[in-house]
Amino acid sequence: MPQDPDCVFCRIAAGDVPATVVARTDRVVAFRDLDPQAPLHVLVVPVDHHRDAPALAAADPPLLAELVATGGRVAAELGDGQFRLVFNTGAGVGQSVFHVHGHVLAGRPMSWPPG
Ligand code: DGP
Repeated sequence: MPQDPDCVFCRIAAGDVPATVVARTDRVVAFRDLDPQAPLHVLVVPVDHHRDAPALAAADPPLLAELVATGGRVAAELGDGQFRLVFNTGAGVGQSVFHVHGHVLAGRPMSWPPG
């Protein structure tokens, strides 16, 4: 689906809901998370609506690559280039917005395994 009018990340990507946008390409938008979990916490989303990372990988692999590359660029430009990239996939592991988004988390030590 190109866009879903009921999806908050579609609306942010379209500029209809305010967000602090830190990077944008024709097909990808990166904006600061409302509830940051690290000094740098940015969400990277495709403009087009895809439910989660596997759905995006199946539908449009170059777009997934562009999303990851944009996350890396944000981490390099706003931090030191080291970052954790998280795709919560499924409500049971914490996905709450069903428009694929990569969490770019950086700026503090991170434990392993993640909680
Ligand atoms: P997840 O739980 O993986 O689906 O992550 C969703 C994230 O999206 C969560 O960290 C909070 C963030 N979020 C939800 N609604 C909004 C919003 O309207 N604006 C912004 N900037 N972030 C949002």
